Amino acid sequence: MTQDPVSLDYAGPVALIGLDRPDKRNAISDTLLAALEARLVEAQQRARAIVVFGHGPCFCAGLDLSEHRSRTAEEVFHHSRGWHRVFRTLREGPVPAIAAVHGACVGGGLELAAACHIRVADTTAVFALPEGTRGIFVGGGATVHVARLLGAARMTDMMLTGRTLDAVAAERVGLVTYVEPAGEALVRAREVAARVAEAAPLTVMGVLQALPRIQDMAESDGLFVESLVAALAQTAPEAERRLAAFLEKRAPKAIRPQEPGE
Ligand code: 1HE
Repeated sequence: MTQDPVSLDYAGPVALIGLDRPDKRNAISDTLLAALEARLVEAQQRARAIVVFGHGPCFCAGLDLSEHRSRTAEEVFHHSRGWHRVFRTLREGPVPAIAAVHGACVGGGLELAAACHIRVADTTAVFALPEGTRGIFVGGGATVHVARLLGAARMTDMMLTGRTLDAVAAERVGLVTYVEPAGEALVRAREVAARVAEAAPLTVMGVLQALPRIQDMAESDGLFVESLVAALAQTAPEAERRLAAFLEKRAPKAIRPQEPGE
């Protein structure tokens, strides 16, 4: 029996989804993509936060180029649409996802990380878009979602020249929001996920569903939707419970003494 290319484990309310094809650097084959979709759907029914990570020496080497080589143009189109569907399941699903990136995070691997809601990198992480070098194009949502994170100018540079970003540069441009010592990305991502899992459900819904859409709206529409989501969040018993807990000094302050902002 061949090994499942995507592992799924749980740590309390946190699902741990691991790309598990280390001998091929977790390159995303059709089989791996299907397994990722299945594990995601399963995890989204049970978990309150998801961590996506890579087993072995890196996060993900992107599209499996050995499978891609013989695809026709029509097949590439439908293949790309399939990636969009799976990454939309992740991005627009109900459960926040945190990418834990170590080593290479390349092409489709970067698209996968970009489909997550928070990205944690360790100092071994290297981000690249080598499509120009390979003579192909991105197809997993990068032109929209990676460009939003990096800026189109930087993405153009990376795609046309093969320029890479290390973890510190990735944090500077806003691609990742945590940089950890080598070997610590998954540890930190699990801590972040445990915190995310405690967030109030309607706040999570607003952040995952409204915030990205508001980025596409005109200012007045965006502010209108923001007010509607604020009103909706107020209807949850959770809001009453959490506000009371703070006012009655039973909840932690927003800035805890042991935790500086950075
Ligand atoms: C692969 C792939 C792959 C590794 N498809 N087999 N992605 C790329 O252009 C990245 C291509 N990969 C690399 O540049 C390097 O492999 C890495 C920098 C990621 C890692 O290097 P290293 O030295 O740790 O590993 P390696 O020896 O290069 O690779 C180990 C094995 O994995 C080797 O196979 P083997 O049979 O010779 O052992 C590699 O051939 C295999 N391998 N990466 C297939 N990507 C929806 S559109 C998305 C578009 C893209 O993603 S384009 C970017 C594609």
